Order: sequence, then structure tokens, then C-alpha cells
Amino acid sequence: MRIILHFDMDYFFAQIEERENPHFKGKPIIVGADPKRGKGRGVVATCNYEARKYGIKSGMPISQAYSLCPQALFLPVNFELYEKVSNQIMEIAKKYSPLWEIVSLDEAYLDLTSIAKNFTEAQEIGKRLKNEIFEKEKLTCSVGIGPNKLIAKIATEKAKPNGLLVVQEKEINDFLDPLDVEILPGIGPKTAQKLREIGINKIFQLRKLRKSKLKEMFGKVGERIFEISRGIDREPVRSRRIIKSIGKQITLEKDTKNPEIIFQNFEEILEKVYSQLIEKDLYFKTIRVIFRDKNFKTISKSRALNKRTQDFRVLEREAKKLLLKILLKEKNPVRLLGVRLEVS
Ligand code: DCP
Ligand code: MG
Ligand code: MG
Repeated sequence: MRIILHFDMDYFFAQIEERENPHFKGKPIIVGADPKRGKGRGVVATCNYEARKYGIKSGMPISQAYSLCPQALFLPVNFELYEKVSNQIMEIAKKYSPLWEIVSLDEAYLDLTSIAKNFTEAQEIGKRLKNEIFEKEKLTCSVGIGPNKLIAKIATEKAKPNGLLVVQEKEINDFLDPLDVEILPGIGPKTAQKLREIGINKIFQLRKLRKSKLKEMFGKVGERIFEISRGIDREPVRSRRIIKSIGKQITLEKDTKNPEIIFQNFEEILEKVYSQLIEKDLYFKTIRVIFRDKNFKTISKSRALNKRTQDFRVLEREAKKLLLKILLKEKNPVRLLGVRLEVS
């Protein structure tokens, strides 16, 4: 039997902005791209709960957010500040268990199995963690505690904002029953849509499906859905990130020497790699460009930066320099291009 705690900061970027500018409090605040009076491109990173009342959400086009609430305060993303605050919060959290896993800037798991005798004790630890983060950082978070990561994470979601929720093993079914299937990590909008088409919206309905039916509908993923709908999750809390590098390579449709085609493909690779980086909330320090010519001769060049970064402009600039260096020397048509980043 395990006891897992999950916490997630409330409206993280926007809450930090409120803390830094107390006179903003009570107003709708949107952090993200410049709305340029409704003509801006880019998206909402997050917004506070006042802004959420207007239907604004993370990932929404900033122009749409502007039309929903033009009077909101639109603020640029001050990533350095949020990262610094995040590090401080994680330092606090790590004191509560030697077994921790940071999931993103504002979210982590702590395995309390060897720390707390039971869920009552775990709840006390959760309260202390919330209080310490609030005392030291003047920021609220939500905490979920459960017998595994899946249940702990959903409990946090249901505790939001500024709450704490404990779900014990014996309470799993009652807890999950009334929730929408889409709250389950692993059930995205597409899977949910397929389920809705056969009249399944809530988890108690999902649980009535046989495993064979789920397999027939979703293949291998169906087995996983069978388990998560019952709150079964065996994933351990992992203290160290295992990802050491991320990358992408593509074989061109035809071997070519045309710089326009080469760079067009290269930009596509860069965008794909960058979105992996952001998705996993990683930083890169070394960039490697891989080149293979029509005779399968393979060359790679890399460059290490002074400091880890998440900046796309740095990636683009440095990767293109490396590619140019290779292209100046290699005269044969290109067959394959790739980019790999060493990350942390
Ligand atoms: N973020 C982002 N783009 C997204 C989602 C999130 O830039 N599409 C950033 C801004 C968030 C932070 O990551 O503040 C944490 O994401 P969360 O999903 O935890 O969302 P919030 O903390 O903003 O709100 P909540 O209270 O729902 O956790
Ligand atoms: Mg959050
Ligand atoms: Mg989060």
C-alpha cells in the first residue's frame, strides 16, 4: 500500500504576477502573448480565476481572450521569474520526502509511503506543505493525496483552488464515479468523443464496459483505460528524470541540394523538437545537427551553450549555423536531416 501526494500551484504564472503587483488583485489577469488590441498572434499561457469566469483558458488564442475580456490586464510571460519561484517551491517540497518527482514548473509528486503511517498523517503533511509554501512564497497551491499517482493527481484537480483532498483506496470508486471520463489522464478529446458516441460520459459508465470491448475500440490503449477507470496505477514516483536527450530526424522525400527545401525541412524539425522540449518542460544545453548524404555518409556537428535555455531563437540560430557549416563542406545531395538536444 502506497501513499502518494501530488501538488499543483494555483493559476501559477498569474498568481505570481498578482503577488508582485498587489494592486492587480481582483482584476482579470491574463499572462501570455501580446493581444495587440485583438490582432495579436500567440496564446494564453494562463489566467487568474477572475479571467476564467469569462471562459478564458490556457492555450486559447490571445485574440479570442481579448474579445472575451478586453478590459483584462494582459501581461507578458516573465519566465525567469517563474522559474526562480518554481525552484524555491521545489526546494521546500523536497524536504518532505526523499522520493520526489517534479513534473513541471508548478507541479510535483512526493511518495509519503515511508514517511506517513496512514492517510491521516499524510493529510497533516499535506497541510504543512501548503502552509510552508504560503508562508515563504505567499502563493497558494492545491494538494491531492491517494494510493497512487493517478488518484493523487485527480484529487488535486478536484481540490482546486487552494484545497486539499484525500482519497483512500476504499473511496476510489465513489470518488471517480461522477467524474467526466476526460478527467482521466490518457483519455484525450478524441478518445472521449468516441466514448460519448456510445453514450459514455461519466467514469461509472466507463467502468461498465468489458475489457474486450475497450480493446476492440481502442486496441492496446483499451487495457490501460480499463485500469485507469478503476483507479489502478502502478507508476512509481521517480526522483530522477530519465530523459537525457530529445530529437527528431527526417528522411527527405527526395535527395536534394536545393537549399530552400533543405531549410524548410530543417525548420520543421526544429519546431517539432522545440514542442517536445516545451511539452516535457525541459531545457537544452547542447545542440547537435545530423546530416546524411545520398551515399549514407553521416556527419554531425554539435555546440554546447554556456547555460541551459528554453529559448527557441537560440535553438534556431545555433542549429542553423551548424547546418550551414556542414552544407559548406558537404557537396553531395542530402538524404536525411536531424536535430538532437541534450536536455535537463
Ligand atoms: N502553461 C502554459 N501553457 C499551457 C499550460 C500551462 O504556459 N498551455 C503554464 C502557465 C501555468 C503553468 O504552466 O501557470 C502551470 O500550468 P497549470 O496547468 O498547472 O495551470 P495553472 O497553474 O495556471 O492553473 P491551475 O490553477 O488550473 O493549476
Ligand atoms: Mg497549476
Ligand atoms: Mg501544473
